[in-house]
Amino acid sequence: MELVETGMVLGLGSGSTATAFIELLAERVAIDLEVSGVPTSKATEELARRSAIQLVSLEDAVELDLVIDGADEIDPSGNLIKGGGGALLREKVVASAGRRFVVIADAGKEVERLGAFPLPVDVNPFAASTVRRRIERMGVDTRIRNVAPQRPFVTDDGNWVLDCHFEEIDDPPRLSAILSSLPGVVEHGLFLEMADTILIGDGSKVRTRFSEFAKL
Ligand code: A5P
Repeated sequence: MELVETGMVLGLGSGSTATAFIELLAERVAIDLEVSGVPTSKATEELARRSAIQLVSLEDAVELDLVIDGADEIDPSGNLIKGGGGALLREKVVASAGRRFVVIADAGKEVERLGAFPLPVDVNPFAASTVRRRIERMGVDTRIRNVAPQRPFVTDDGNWVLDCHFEEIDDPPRLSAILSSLPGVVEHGLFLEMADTILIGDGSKVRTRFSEFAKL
């Protein structure tokens, strides 16, 4: 919250940590803070509406002052896996539109190497089986994320999510390039060289990490 100033246009993340932030933001907005935000999911949009936080679209807000979002894994250089909640497409677009991308997470998200958390891949449903076979050919177990047996989880944009169990990702930039090149892959959850600042909640303390890729 200390990074937020009146007049800012924010990117509002998704997930439980981002929700905690948005709830704090709402408390300040109810007093005197004037900000607007671009939500990264329908759930966050709902929450912001209920909290009387003014919403803007990406069309209206070309550049965002500050994007705040959670993460599923954070490596020592500040690369991330995101998308555990399935909102990775909008999260990546919003993060890329931010002048500053701040990640908020608890210490359990810090890892030496990305990949133990299954990497979410957002796929067009028509292409899901083909993409799945292509990724499995790399020797990786994949699952279509379901809400019930045989009922795929559908993203806010009508896509499906493949959870890919890489276990250890040796070369994240290479994997990112391969996944992005597969026809039918809309986006994947590797957020490389995107985070500027990472705030780690460690017990009752907050630790600030500056990523190797900080733009500021
Ligand atoms: C949503 O799609 C995700 O990218 C979340 O930002 C991420 O999963 C972190 O969520 P939690 O804060 O709930 O752990």
